[in-house]
Amino acid sequence: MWILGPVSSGIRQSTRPLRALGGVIAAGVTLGVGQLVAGFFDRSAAPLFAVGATVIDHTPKPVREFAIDTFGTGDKAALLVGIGVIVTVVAAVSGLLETRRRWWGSAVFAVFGLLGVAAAVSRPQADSAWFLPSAVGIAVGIATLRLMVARLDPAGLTASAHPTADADDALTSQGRRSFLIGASGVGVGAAVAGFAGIGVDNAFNSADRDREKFAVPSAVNDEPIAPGELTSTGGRTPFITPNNDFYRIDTALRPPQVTSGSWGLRIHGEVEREVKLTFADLRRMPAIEKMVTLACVSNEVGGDLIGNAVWTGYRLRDLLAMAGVKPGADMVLSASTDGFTAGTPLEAMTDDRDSLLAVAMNGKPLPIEHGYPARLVVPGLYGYVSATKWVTSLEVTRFADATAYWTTRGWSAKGPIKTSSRIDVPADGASVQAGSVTVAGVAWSQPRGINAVEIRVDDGAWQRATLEGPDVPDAWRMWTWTWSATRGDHKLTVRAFDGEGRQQSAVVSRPDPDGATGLHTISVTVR
Ligand SMILES: Nc1nc2c(c(=O)[nH]1)N[C@H]1C(S)=C(S)[C@@H](COP(=O)(O)O)O[C@H]1N2
Ligand SMILES: [Mo]
Repeated sequence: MWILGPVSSGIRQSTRPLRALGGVIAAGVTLGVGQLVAGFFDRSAAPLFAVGATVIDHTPKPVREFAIDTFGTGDKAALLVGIGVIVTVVAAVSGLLETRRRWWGSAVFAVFGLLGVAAAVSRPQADSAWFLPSAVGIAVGIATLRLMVARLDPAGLTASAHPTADADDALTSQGRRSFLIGASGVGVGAAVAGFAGIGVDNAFNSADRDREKFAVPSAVNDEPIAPGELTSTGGRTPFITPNNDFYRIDTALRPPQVTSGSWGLRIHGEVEREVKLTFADLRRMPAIEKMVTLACVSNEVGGDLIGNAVWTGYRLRDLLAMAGVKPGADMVLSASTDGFTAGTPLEAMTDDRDSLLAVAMNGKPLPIEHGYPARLVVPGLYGYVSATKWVTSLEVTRFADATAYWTTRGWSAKGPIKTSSRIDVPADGASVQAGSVTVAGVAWSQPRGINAVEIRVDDGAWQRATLEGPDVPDAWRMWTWTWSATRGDHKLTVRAFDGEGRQQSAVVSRPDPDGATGLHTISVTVR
C-alpha cells in the first residue's frame, strides 16, 4: 500500500505503459479531430469512415460471407471495432517508439495519416476537400504525441548524451499522476470532438428532415391486399415485413444522405437522348404500387436476408422509354451516389414485370438506409444485381462492356432468384407437445410465384402444405401444415415448386457465386 503514499514519490518506475497510453491518446485525438473536421462536410470523409469504406470495397469474398454470417447487419459495427483495435495497437507501439530525439512514432502516424488521406480522396463520392479530416487529424495527433513524450522525457534526462537509454525510468509517481490526469483530459477532449463531429454531421448533412417532409405519391395499385391478410400470429413471419424489421445489406458504412431536392437521375449510355430527371419531373408521372419480395444473394438456406414490402414508384420501362434505348444494349448499369453499381438485364427493366424506381416502402418514404429518396426494385433478381439504393444513374450498356460492383469481386454477372422455402414455426431446436403441431413458413420464386409446398418428417413421404395469404407471384407465399407429432427427436424438411411446377433444387451449394441452394431442415423435440 505504501507505494501509493508520499513515501513512494521518489521511486522511479517504467514509463513504458504511459508512453503506450500517450500513443493511444494521440491516435484518439487524430480520429476525434478528423471526425470533427469531417462533420462540416461529410462524415464519410473522416479517417475512420474513409478507411472502413475502403476496407469494405477490398474485402475478399470469403471474408465478406464470414462477416455477414457472423455479424449479420452488425457487420459494420464489427468492422469499426476491428479497425479501432488495430489503431490502438499501432498507436501504442508508436508511443513506445517516439522519443524527444527520435520521431519514429510520429513517422508511423504520418504513414497512417497518408493512408487515411488516400482512402478519403479515392472514395467515389469524394471532392477535393476530403483530404482535410485525415490531414488535420494527423497534424494535431502528432503534436499531441510530441507533447506527451515531452512530459515523459524530463529535460534532465534528454539533456544527457544518451536520452533514450534513461527514458524508461524517468518519472516519479507524482509525475505519473499528473501525466495520467493530463492524458485523461486530452482523451476526453478527443472523444468530445469525435461526437461533436458526428453531431454537426447529423445537424447539417442528414436527409432526415427532408425525408420527414417527403410526400408519398398516390398510386394505382394493381393487386390490392385486404388489410386482414397482413397480420401475423403465433410467431409466424408476417406477409409484409415492417420497414424496421427489413433486412439491410449494403456497402455503405454510413448511408448516403441524399435530399429529394438535390437528387437527380441521369439516364445515359446507349440511348437516343440523354435524360435527366428531378423529383419535380417524377411527380408529373403516374406512380404505381407493387408488392415485391427482395432477397439477398448471400442469404443462406433458412436465412433471413429476405423481406417483402409494398413499393410505390415509377415504371422503369417508362423512364427508359423517355431516353429511347438503342438496339444492341442488354444491360442497365445502375449506380448510387457512393459508387455502388449493379448490372441488370435490360429485359428485366422493360418487360411487363413492372420494375420500379421506388420512392416509398410500405406507404412511407424510403427509410434512409433503404435508399431514400429513390432506389430500384426489380422482381425476380437478387438485390446485388438490381436493387440499387440512392440511385442516381442508369447507364444503358452491354454485359460485354460493363462490370458491376459485385461482379468484379467474383460474383455472377446475372443473379436470378432461386426457388426457395423456409420453415419459421416451430423454430429450429424447439421443443413441442406431442399431438397436433402447426408448421408454417414462407416459400418464394419471384417472379413466377409458388405452385406448391411440401413437408417431410424425418425420411417419410412428402406431404402437401396449405398455401395461405395473398398469391402475388413477385412476393413470397405463406404456407402451413398440421403435423401429428409423435414423441422423440424429429427433423422437418420443406421444399417448394415454382409457378411453372419446377421443384426447388435439393443440391446443397453455398451463396457464392449466384445464390445458395438446398432444402431447409430443422430439428424438433416432441415431448
Ligand atoms: N447503393 C447500394 N445499393 C444496394 C447495395 C449496396 O451495397 N449499395 N446492396 C444491394 C444488395 S446486395 C441487396 S441484397 C439490397 C438490399 O436492400 P435492402 O438493404 O433495402 O434490404 O440492396 C442492394 N442495393
Ligand atoms: Mo445482397
